[in-house]
Amino acid sequence: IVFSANDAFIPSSHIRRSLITTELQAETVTFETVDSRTGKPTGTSFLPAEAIERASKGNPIEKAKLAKDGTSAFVDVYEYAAKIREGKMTWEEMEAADLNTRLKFVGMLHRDKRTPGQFMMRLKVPNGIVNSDQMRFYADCVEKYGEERGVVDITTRQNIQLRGVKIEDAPDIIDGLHARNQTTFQSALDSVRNMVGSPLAGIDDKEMVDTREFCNALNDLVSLDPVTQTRGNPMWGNLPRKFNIAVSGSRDDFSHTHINDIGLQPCPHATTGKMGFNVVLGGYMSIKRVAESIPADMWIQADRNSVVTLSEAILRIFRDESERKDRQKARLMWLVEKYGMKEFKAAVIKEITSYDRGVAVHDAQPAPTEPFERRELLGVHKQKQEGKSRVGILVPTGRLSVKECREIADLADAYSEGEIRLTVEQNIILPNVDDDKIDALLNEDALGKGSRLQVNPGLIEGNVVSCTGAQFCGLALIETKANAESIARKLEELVTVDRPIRIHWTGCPNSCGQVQVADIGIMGGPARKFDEATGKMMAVPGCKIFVGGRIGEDAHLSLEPFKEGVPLEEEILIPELVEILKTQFGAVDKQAR
Ligand code: SRM
Ligand code: SF4
Repeated sequence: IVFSANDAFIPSSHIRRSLITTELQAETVTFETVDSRTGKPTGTSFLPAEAIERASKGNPIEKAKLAKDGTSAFVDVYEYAAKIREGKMTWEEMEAADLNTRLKFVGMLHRDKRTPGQFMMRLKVPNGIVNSDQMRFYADCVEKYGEERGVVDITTRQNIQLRGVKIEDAPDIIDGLHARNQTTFQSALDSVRNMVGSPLAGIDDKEMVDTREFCNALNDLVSLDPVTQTRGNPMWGNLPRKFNIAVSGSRDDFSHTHINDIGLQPCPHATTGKMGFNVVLGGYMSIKRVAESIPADMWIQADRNSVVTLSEAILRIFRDESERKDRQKARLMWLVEKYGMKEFKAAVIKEITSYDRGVAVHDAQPAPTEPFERRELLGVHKQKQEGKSRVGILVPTGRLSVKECREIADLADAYSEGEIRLTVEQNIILPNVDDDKIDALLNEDALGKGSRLQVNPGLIEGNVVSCTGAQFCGLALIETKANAESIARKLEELVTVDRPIRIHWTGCPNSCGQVQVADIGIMGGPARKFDEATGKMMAVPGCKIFVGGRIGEDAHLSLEPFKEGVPLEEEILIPELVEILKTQFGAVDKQAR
């Protein structure tokens, strides 16, 4: 669907405007069920009275959402930007709740602690597919903020974040993204997050389901107003918490279904042979709890109607019934546990039946058992299409400079018809490269010696993942990306391993860098060290180390730290990691070979 730049403003005339007042013990919250500036219903309009009542007594974010709905936050971006451009106000004079919280509904996250006055803008990139024009646009957007702050990140949800953005520039970026069929709307805070799919969709000989259609359909479900056909769907504009959906396309499970609220795992029906999905629910990571998804004993056919209807039913139940007081307990897993999986399944089927869309939910089907080895994404690999290959390129920690964005765009134009795939490992894949052009691609300067972008990196440095960390994230206990990249390079010089070793870094226990799925996970945490000068033990930046997480069909979360309180200093951390690599992963010293 192609949108015009300002389509989000189209009013819908047939929605009745009204005011609802909720009495609280000490205060009264009044909110509009139709936003007067957008003419669209608000997120709260869709909540049943009982959920509104609970929200009104809920946590501060719930109260803030009732008082000023997040679904119209983009209007404020335009208004603030206009005033700042006209010199009528400064960013410091923006309403604090808008600045630091509400604008997250349009994917604008003020980096108040690290770069005051500058925002990270998070996009929605369903199935992680972008093109060269979009990549160049990202570079153009952030270039003016300088080399350090004006960068582009590939995220652990196969997504893009632009950095350094100032509020006065945001409308042009939003308009430019909309003109390129992308958006930032509903990408953060209590929204359904980026739809993760297979980075090999449509080009893979072992593919069971092409995930692109499903990620796009689900993205439309959550991000497109069905009434006005404009961006942002207020139906899902007041969720109790974030919500993650992943659609896997093959037995590799490149999309990590086991750590998403809804995970769809491809599997044929045992009797009919029709392709479908087994459903797993409730996977998530947080400070309070890290949980692997649990099987829901449901199988649906792999068609658009079934996938959208199932997700909509689960989302509706989650929206209206999940916790609104304790944000730590507002993720889907807690609601599933409150019900019991059997009862939750019954509630989902009842909801689906009430929609009357002819969607059948079967019991879970037996997953394939023949031996299967998870494939590599980096490097050159044959596609199912004769004469074509996919080329996976390392982007260390997902961080891209303006120059690198443009280099990738040029490579994509020259070799992959402008298409670029993003992975949850924060790397890229150029699809559909002609086999006879592979040598030329590998000889490009952008991929040459000295470049960060590499097609055949070492088995350690090629498998590093890192969250944002202290450079931009106010919750971080440590710097991550720079450390991750430099330590991986040093480990590569010290030891040899015989298989890819996935080292994930995360700056705090929220685990955006998913340390629990890593071979070796490094999480920011407290540490102490003897200080010669004072003769005392002193608190220093440190980390917890996790070992043994697994991904793919045989997924396993490593929940307990292998080691804690390790100071984040190269001379201490590197020997620790070398030891773990040797004892747990069979690494040998480089000199020993
Ligand atoms: Fe995350 C909060 C970055 C993937 C769990 N995450 C944050 C914030 C928004 C905190 C903040 O306001 O500063 C971080 C923004 C930092 C910045 O400037 O970039 C942040 N999370 C990220 C990203 C960018 C990490 C990365 O470098 O790739 C990822 C963006 C994904 C996207 O494109 O949408 C990111 N975060 C994840 C994942 C991984 C995943 O989805 O597979 C998780 C664990 C899975 C999950 O959510 O269950 C994750 N982030 C969290 C949490 C803990 C959630 C909870 O239920 O408590 C928080 C804190 C929160 O939401 O209150 C958080
Ligand atoms: Fe920030 Fe913590 Fe997430 Fe890293 S894990 S991006 S430090 S919230």
